[in-house]
Amino acid sequence: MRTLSRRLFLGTGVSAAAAGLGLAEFPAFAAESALPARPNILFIFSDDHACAAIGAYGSRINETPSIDRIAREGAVFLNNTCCNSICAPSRAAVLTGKHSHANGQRTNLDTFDGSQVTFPKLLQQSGYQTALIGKWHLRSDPTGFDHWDILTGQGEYYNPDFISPEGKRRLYGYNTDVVTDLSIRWMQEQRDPAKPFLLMCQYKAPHRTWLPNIKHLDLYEDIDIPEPPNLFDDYSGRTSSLAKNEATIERHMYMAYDLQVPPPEEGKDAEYSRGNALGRMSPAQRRAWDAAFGPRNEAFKKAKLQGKDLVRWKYQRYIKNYLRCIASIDENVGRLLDYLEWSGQLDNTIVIYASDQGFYLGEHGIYDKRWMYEESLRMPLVVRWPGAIAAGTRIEALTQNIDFAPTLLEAAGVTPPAEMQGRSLVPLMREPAAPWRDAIYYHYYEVGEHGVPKHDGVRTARYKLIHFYDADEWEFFDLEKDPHEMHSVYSDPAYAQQVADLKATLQRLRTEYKVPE
Ligand code: SGN
Ligand code: CA
Repeated sequence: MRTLSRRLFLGTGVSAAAAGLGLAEFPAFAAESALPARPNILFIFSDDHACAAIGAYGSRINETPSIDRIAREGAVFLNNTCCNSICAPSRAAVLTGKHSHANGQRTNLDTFDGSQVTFPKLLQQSGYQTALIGKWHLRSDPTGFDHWDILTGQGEYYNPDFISPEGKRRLYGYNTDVVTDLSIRWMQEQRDPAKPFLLMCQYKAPHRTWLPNIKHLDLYEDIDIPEPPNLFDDYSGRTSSLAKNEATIERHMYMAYDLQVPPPEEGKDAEYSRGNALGRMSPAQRRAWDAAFGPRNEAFKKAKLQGKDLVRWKYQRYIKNYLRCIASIDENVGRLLDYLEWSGQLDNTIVIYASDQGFYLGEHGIYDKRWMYEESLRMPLVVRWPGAIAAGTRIEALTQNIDFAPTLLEAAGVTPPAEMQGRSLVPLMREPAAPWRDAIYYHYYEVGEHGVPKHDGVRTARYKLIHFYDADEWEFFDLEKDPHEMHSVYSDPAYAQQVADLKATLQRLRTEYKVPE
């Protein structure tokens, strides 16, 4: 492997990257260290993959050997978070290194301003060959990529449509396989060997509505997946907000659309199912699908389940399909690693696996994301980078998606611009105990689907403060004593000091990040 001796910034809470300064400008703090020179970067990004469904994060419900390999041979970021738990805003934060108010992408309904500075653009300008394949979801055309080939909108699981500068086309196959095929083909046939590459390979899965690949339809069928302890959360002990959510497994999943039990019921189910993704299947795909679900659905109808038994059944149908979608992801992460290994590039490529936000797998009785509670705030991040990250590194620091851009720039030897609000993770990769931020800032802005009010807040290693500001309601959690966030202690006098401290932290971060009042 080629190596380049670089001045690496160690031993201080503010990285050179965060300060927006060249590494060499901190000689007093710099340690001579070697980082692999201009590595390739393979950024694998899925949609809605919860940490609870990844082996490296201690999953109780599935196995992900390929994602775990990245973690085992590299680092797992145990407390990585997103700054706004929804697709397009998270993707914009990754690209720009900025919070939503600063990059303009507050909701899925905004159109990404592609004229702004992004890390792919800076890598491209610095001599990287850049490509983006798969889910994009930012409405405007991608900028900063030599090659892009993106799914339309949310993307379809079967026989998906892609748009590239050459136009639109439909490709036969299962989405996760097709996106991987295109990615491997690009690495194999379209590379400029004189340049290092950045490839962003971005899956639709495991996003709603959870349609697994045919070959995985029997996976988990004969077992019960463990339920989360708070599947039947009654929402007491918190403000009125969570109780008003419209993402419950009990009341907000549609039998046909979400759970694959036709025919669609009158109302939303029928309306949603009209554009049903099953209609895109080939005859053979559809036959295999019906052969798997037909008998299961007959048995379900005969059982005439009610009440909690029905919720339990819906949870099993939902989680199994979700995990089957992840089985395809893991298998394809394995193919990507295998390709890199086979072509002799594995050890000069940074391989990242992450997802745009977390997701509820029945915790609090819900699915979807958006809330600042742990399951959707947390975002998986594992990174393999031999020569820079020791195998088996575990990082507890409070990291965030705004940190990705400065990290990848520093890794490529490019100084991150001062306007980026995130910090390079490179110091943590080298030394997990390196001084780091004490709190992260979060802000969710979208109003609409799934009944989640706007809120912002802060999380420290132990505590979390959430402000549902339109109703001026607050929640405060002691995550050490109440890891499932079942009981807000905002009004408990025993926590008065901690609440006041976090309110001050919230104000400090709002000022630091220049959040408009
Ligand atoms: C779709 C989903 C929602 C989901 C949003 C946002 N409905 O609208 O359940 O919350 O996307 O997801 S669906 O019927 O179209 O599946 S995001 O990941 O793109 O932000
Ligand atoms: Ca998402």
